[in-house]
Amino acid sequence: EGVGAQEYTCIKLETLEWADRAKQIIGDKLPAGAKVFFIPATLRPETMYGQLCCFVGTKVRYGIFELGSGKNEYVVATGRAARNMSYQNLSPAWGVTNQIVELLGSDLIGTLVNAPLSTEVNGIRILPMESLKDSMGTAVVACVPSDSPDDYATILELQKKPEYFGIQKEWVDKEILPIISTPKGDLIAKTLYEELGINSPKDAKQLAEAKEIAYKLGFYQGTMIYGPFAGTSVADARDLVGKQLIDEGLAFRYAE
Ligand code: A2H
Repeated sequence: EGVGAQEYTCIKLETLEWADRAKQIIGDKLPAGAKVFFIPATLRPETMYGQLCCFVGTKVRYGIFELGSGKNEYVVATGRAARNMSYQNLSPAWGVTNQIVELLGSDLIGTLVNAPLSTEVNGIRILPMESLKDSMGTAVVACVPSDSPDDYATILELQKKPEYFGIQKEWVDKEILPIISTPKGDLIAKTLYEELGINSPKDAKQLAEAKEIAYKLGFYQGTMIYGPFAGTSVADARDLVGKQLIDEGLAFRYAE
């Protein structure tokens, strides 16, 4: 990693209800019947059953860009990601992006989206993640607190002081669903968070270590315990779930 290209799976989370600020900014700029998707970039599509919410960075600039599917579809992403996508046959024409509006992550907080495979069948909320990087992927992250220590740390922080982040308590007050069994239990992120004495998303060094251990134990030694691929190794389930999502039009590949 680091040198070569990283291939992500972008999951299509369709917007069901915009946050007020976003709704005002968008106004009537989208064509009638347009569908807009938040497109978190992930290396772990097999964890999508456990999506509890979806993260953006509050200070990150996003655009709503036309997707080249010919189906009146749009995506929320950074300009950087949209440009990369335009060279991967994902935009209306090669090297061309069509931006409808620009928004800040803070304008998007509270937006309700449908998350494919998630047990949260009534939708999940767009919520803030301070440690999110604007220069990676689409700058949108699917929050899976069972298996990602970074996601777990941010969810705990949001649960502790929702009013500070300007979000509603019920958006984050949810059970964390175990989906993968590892040699260190079924909620690897929580276990490592506690073992490494992590206190907040600001403990970057320990979180980086937790992320590495979680990846080794979860990805290479984990077994699915939830969903249609229960009993399958995580490495196999990653490909199976990724393919299933793409075949159903619920995801696409994106490299950078
Ligand atoms: B992964 P790599 Cl369950 N800023 O998806 C911060 N993190 C980002 C990001 C950004 N702009 N864009 C993507 N990511 C996260 C699931 C997951 C992920 C699990 C466990 C581990 C894990 C659910 N979140 O990644 O630097 C996304 O989170 C740990 C490797 O390209 C994406 O996959 O290696 C991962 O980082 C990509 O990280």
